[in-house]
Amino acid sequence: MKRFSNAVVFVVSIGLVAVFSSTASGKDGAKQGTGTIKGKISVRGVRSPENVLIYIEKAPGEFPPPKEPAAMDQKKLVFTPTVLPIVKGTTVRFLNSDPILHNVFWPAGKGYSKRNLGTWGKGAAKTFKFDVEGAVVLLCNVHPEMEAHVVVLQNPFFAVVDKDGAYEIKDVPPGDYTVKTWYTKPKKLRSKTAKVSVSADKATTLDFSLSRRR
Ligand SMILES: [Cu+2]
Repeated sequence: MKRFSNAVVFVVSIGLVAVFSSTASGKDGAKQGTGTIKGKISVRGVRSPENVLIYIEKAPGEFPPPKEPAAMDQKKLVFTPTVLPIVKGTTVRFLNSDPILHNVFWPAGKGYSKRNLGTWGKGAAKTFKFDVEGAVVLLCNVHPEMEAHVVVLQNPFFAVVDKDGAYEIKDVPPGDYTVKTWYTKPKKLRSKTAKVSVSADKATTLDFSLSRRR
């Protein structure tokens, strides 16, 4: 990334002159020269926007997966987290923290065929590498009520919202993007798409209101 400290950059584009001054160096730990997309997700038809995933559909370049595995825990009879977005190529470590046996399997999903990772006890874990973009629903054949989702994305620019619906996606390289939402029950909250322009050292606000209807 170029540094523009104490400098002013003039960008001339189709007769428009935009002026960016770099004042946000390292603000909130964000990388200089990158931007932030932030906003709020509001919902109708479900109790709260908790577990809505918001992500950039495609960003230029390749995004190597993290070296450390992503964590999916089975604790107090619940998969935690409920929604686990990861970059393509990430290994997920499936841990059982309960003093009983849990299983991990998934039916055929987007990009993945059905698979049963097995059944194991407290403190034990198994890993699986998700190397194509797509999504699977995680289930446990011991406890039919247990359910979670792994969503495998092209890039690391994603966020899962809490009950308050606020989100922030940091360190996004400047550019034009398509941002999408994803929900565990797609018929209850339809996916929405929006275009967004990200500028260096600035935050762009992008709110979504989601419902059964598009
Ligand atoms: Cu279980």
